[in-house]
Amino acid sequence: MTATLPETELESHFERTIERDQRIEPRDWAPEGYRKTMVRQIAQHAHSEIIGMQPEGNWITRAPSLRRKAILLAKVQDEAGHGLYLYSAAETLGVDRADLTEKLISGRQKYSSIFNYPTLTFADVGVIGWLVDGAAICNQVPLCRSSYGPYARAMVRICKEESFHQRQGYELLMTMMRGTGQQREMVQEAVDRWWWPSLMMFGPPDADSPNTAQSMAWKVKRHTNDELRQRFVDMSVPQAEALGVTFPDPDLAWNADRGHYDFGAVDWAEFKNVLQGNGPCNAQRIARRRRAHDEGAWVREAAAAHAAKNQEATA
Ligand code: BYC
Repeated sequence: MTATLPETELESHFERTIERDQRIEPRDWAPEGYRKTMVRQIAQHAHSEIIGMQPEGNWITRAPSLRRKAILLAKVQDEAGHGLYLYSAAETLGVDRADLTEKLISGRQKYSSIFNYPTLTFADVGVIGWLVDGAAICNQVPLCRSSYGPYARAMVRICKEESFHQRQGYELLMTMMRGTGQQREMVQEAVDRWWWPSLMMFGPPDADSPNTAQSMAWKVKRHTNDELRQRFVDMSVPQAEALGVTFPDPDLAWNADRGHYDFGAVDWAEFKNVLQGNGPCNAQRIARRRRAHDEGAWVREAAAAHAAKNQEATA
């Protein structure tokens, strides 16, 4: 609906669209807060995909076989693709990708806390696929029903690719678990390091989440942070049992009354510290992203010059 109608009518049209579970599209009127929320979430999500290439990219040159190298290359390229769909979705809201990148490398926009942890062994590649992509799927499948059309549609393809990523990670870990005692130890050690940061991916507890209530009302988010975290724990425990690893949480136990697994307290001080830029790899991740951006300047200039030349020739 165009912005020629009085604001009250536009607002009630927006609310009816949300109520009926229909989509908000780029040219529809939407409250300023809704647009801001969408830009914030989509930009952060895009940045996470792009920064998320670094921890796994670290192992491409050291993959233990040609097969593993080809799989890992394909996965990391998929993440780049996800970043691009998401920047395009953000641009439908009138923002500019170059500006978003500038905000990322100057620390004014966030990316997921999980990518500030190091990848110390090749088992980390498998554990990222299993747990990090697994958590991402848990969080993102409901986002396929998010109220903002371009975001929800981008999420459909992203989720399909993330499912492949999760399975490749699990298959890699299964292979390692069938290997030597040392390989099994590597897997367990990687699981120990990634379990708690994976639970932090879902965001702060609902009681401390400033954005959840409004995002749920606008159907941007379909479940709260705690609901999705619980779903992830419930899904992961049987997978860990099948794999033959344990999670580093003595409080993890089935609760028959709740029909869910109970789990211990997440260290929210660590989460806040990572968000403030003090995680083990924050500085390195941003420095690498900035360097890649600077080194790519000539490509952007060449592409722009080529486009201008083509336009001139057509004119
Ligand atoms: N890390 O009020 P809340 C991938 C921030 S990439 C950092 O609950 P909201 C992959 C939050 O932004 C997957 N920051 O916020 C790629 C907010 O700060 P601002 C990435 C976090 O938005 C490569 C503040 O804390 N997925 O799959 O309602 C390889 C308060 O939080 C985090 C997405 O981006 C965090 N973990 O809910 C492998 C999913 N958590 O903005 C895999 C899309 C919270 O007010 N995003 N914050 O300054 C979402 O679903 C939601 O934005 C969140 C947070 C659930 C993350």
